[in-house]
Amino acid sequence: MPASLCGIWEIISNTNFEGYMTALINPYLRKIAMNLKLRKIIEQHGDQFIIKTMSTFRNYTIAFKVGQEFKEFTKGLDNRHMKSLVRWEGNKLVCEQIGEKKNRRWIHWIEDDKLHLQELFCEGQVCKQVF
Ligand code: 1AG
Repeated sequence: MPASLCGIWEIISNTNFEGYMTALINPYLRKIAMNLKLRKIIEQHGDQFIIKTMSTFRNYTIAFKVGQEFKEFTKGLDNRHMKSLVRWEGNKLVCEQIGEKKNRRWIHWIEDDKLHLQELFCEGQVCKQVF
């Protein structure tokens, strides 16, 4: 277990969230999502993770084991199905999301006591969130 990401994290910056969402959802939902203050709640027991993304509008939870592929359905977000696999790359937790959208992934890591989340997207869109 290279790093502990456990905790309750409040968002402090959100760069190009709009661009990332443009690749995924319609303008109406984007407008709502843009105004949300996101909170991450991360529980980690060995390689077993539960990551909750919380807001006043919707919540989204994933549970997975590092190194073990799982079926992900982004219910209430863009409602797509994918096969996801999370691995450690050094101290970074990297998730590849194989599905309809090419090169979809996210990366979590801790830096200066902050939780970083970089969500990458093929259509040149990179969203960076810090909690
Ligand atoms: C996330 O995954 C996904 C959560 O962090 C980011 C939030 C939305 C961006 C994705 C698509 C936008 C779709 C719909 C907008 C509607 C509601 C927004 C509600 C946001 C709160 C859940 C990485 C994560 C690991 O699984 O940290």
